[in-house]
Amino acid sequence: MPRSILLCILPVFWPKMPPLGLACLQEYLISKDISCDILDLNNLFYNLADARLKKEWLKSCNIALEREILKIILRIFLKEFNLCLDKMLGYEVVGFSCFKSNFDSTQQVTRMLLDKSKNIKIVYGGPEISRQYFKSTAIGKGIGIGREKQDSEIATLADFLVVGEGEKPLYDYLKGENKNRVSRFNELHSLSGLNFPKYVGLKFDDYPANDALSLQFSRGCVKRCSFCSERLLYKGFRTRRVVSVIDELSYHKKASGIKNFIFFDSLINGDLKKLEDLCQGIISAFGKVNWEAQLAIRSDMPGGLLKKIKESGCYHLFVGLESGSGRVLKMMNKGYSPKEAVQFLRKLKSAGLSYGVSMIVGYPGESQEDFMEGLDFVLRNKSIIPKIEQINPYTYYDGTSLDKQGDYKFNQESLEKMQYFVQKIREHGFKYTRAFLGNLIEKC
Ligand code: B12
Ligand code: SF4
Repeated sequence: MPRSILLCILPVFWPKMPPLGLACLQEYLISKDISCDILDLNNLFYNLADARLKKEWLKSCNIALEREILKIILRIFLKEFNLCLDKMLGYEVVGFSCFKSNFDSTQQVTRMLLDKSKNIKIVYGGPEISRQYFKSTAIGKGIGIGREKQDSEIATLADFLVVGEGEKPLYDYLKGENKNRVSRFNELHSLSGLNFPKYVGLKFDDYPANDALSLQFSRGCVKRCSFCSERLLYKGFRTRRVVSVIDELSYHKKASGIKNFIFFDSLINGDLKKLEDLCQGIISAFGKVNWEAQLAIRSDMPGGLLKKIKESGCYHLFVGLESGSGRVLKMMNKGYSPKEAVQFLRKLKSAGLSYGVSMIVGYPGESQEDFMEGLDFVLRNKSIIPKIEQINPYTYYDGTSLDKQGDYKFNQESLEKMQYFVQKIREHGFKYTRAFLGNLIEKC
């Protein structure tokens, strides 16, 4: 078994909190008596950057920066970068957390490592590896066996590629039990045996949001919205044990003075009974804690549970409404009608919860009438839509069954619809999150 593994995340990535995915993997390996360190190069170089670069760093989908970031680092922070490279070379296995936004830089750094060492083993995991897998299988090839240049290049760079959840395949690989070069969705059957991440070797004070902690109650999703790539990341929906989440809150409140807890689940209400237990657990242990999460619209969600969510300290919920047109909601496979959405939002309001909704315009098959109906829905229901959290034109994701040609890049009309929608919500005095208007539009 290799003696040492270093898990890394390269820029550009969201730098405000320590990397949850790597902390989960680290904890799992430690529980199996494998020592594992984390090197967060994203946070390290973000902290070194000047105000102008920091501002660019925080823009979503900043393709221009994603392409240039390594050159910038090598130009301005060569000494610090070389120290990082030396550190990586001191390990037998280096694992990289791959996102679309850091995939270029990850591959470039891998080449540098392989130039310097013939023995080092490279492992790639993270959502971008899943995306690459779906992208290549969609055209009849799988990662690592495809003949397409990019796929085969990924396979030559990495000794082992993990599609989906990382804990089990990484452990199996380190034990020498994974004979295939690519692991596909080799998930833990249950999350109940997992220890909570302790972020060994990382300092919360190095992160801008140092009073907040990200955590997960569940993995996967119970819904199947047709546009969504997030549901493809995991095969099964599973929750952690409530007692473990309570221990996690308790530990980080004490150890690092964390005040706010942000659930990074795809949806916090995948299992209503477990969510009720979680809220009750928080109430019993602490009275309340500050927490926020993403919530799906479900007509079977009792008002009593929403009140309990509020009582346990939830300060904000991000609700994926996506459209107010019945026809579009059906095409999206959202599983509720506009009428049910209204009933749900009313219940949220009467429970005294703070929340905002996200919207997609220009969905494939959306007619002008559907679009106007959706907009009218939002304007009519202003009293139960306290905030528009996010508006984006439809964006295609690899692995979904939808047509790539529907993407905003091919449809000027959906960009115009978005502008019109934004103009209307401004005119009608809606609150909105400026940074999330059109944040999926790639900035070149
Ligand atoms: C919370 C969240 C955010 C937050 C915080 C970001 C953050 N720090 O993670 C905010 C709101 C800021 C955000 C922003 C964006 N996000 Co976001 N976000 C998420 C979300 C919901 C949770 C991320 C998370 O921590 N998950 C929990 C951890 C445990 O999972 P994980 O990191 O994936 O790690 C596991 C595996 O991937 C694997 N793994 C990971 N690394 C490695 C490494 C090795 C070596 C191995 C073996 C395995 C492995 O093992 C881990 C444990 O099982 C995910 C979707 C999801 N459900 O995961 C999207 C997701 C990460 N976001 C995504 C996107 C596209 C964005 C934005 C571009 C979109 C936007 N709205 O503007 C921006 C980009 C910001 C930036 N500059 O980086 C995509 C990324 C797709 C891709 N191919 O890169 C995802 C996957 C959603 C999707 N569409 O599928 N996001
Ligand atoms: S509820 Fe959210 S994560 Fe689940 S499939 Fe729908 S959009 Fe995706």
